Amino acid sequence: MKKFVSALLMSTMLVVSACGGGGQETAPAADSGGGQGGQAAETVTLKVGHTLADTSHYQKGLEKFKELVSSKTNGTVEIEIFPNGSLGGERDMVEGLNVGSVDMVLTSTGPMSGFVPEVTVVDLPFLFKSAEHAHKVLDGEIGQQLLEKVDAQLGVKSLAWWENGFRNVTNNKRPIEKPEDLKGLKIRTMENDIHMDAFNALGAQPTPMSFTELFTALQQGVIDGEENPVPIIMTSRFYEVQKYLTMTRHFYSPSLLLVSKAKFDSLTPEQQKALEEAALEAAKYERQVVQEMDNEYLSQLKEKGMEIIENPDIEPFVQAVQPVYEKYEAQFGKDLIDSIRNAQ
Ligand code: EAX
Repeated sequence: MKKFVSALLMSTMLVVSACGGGGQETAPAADSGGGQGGQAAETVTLKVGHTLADTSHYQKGLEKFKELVSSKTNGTVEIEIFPNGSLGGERDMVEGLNVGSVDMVLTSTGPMSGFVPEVTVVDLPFLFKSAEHAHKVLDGEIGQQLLEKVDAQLGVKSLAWWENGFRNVTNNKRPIEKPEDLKGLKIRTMENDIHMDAFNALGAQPTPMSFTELFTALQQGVIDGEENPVPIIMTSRFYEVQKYLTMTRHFYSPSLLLVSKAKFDSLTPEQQKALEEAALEAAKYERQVVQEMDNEYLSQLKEKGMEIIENPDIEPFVQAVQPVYEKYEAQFGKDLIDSIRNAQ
């Protein structure tokens, strides 16, 4: 009988020790920063989409963001980047944030007309005199208030203002030296009411379309031209399908790094703070990349065969778009527009 009891006792002890001991704490994983020690935090992967090439300023900025998020969260949050519109156009991806098909998107304010019209005040033609002027406004109280409007109306979490850059006109028909040269040209614009009104005022035929359709439309001659910053004309290879470039710098195009609210709320407070810090730090880096590309790529576009008017007389273009200001002062308020203009 004794043998039976000791065998039973032994087998019981063997079973208990195989289950990690009787109720003792499992060794706390190295605190991954996201958890409170004890329970090892699982790794969360956030997918971020953008429309540009994997050599673009958006991509480089997001690679920096990825690196910063991983280090700030001790690897408990990882960022996966999807370039080339592989998750859809900007409008689709913004819509995807609320239906759970997209975790994050880096988008210009272009498609915001349809979601948060107030934020498109930044899209007014010739509003910003320089990138520094734009950064001063966007990184200040006005920029913060606009981000809060995006969060409230879109139900997302906007992390920071990034940069697309000053937009310039390209086309295949003729050099654009004055507004009259734009007359009748089919110019692709973003799906943005202000952009369309501005190109109407300049005498062109604005044709709104997603960036994902643009290269093919240019290649097939469905449209005559488009407008984008130099880094995009280079990295999206528009020089292959566009002959003329005029450095009008008619819109300063800011970008928004947005994350799904549900995803953001599912993170720990520490992980949320890490994402916000990383977005702001990466924004500084990404803006620097835009500046470097703007300087570096113009000569390369010439070598690729583009005919470039580098210093057009901008005044006639500014005058031609004044009706756009009359219309939108009523919508945004003259005070806000003047505050932005005077914040140089
Ligand atoms: O945000 O659609 C455009 O022309 C934008 O410049 C592009 O999607 C990057």
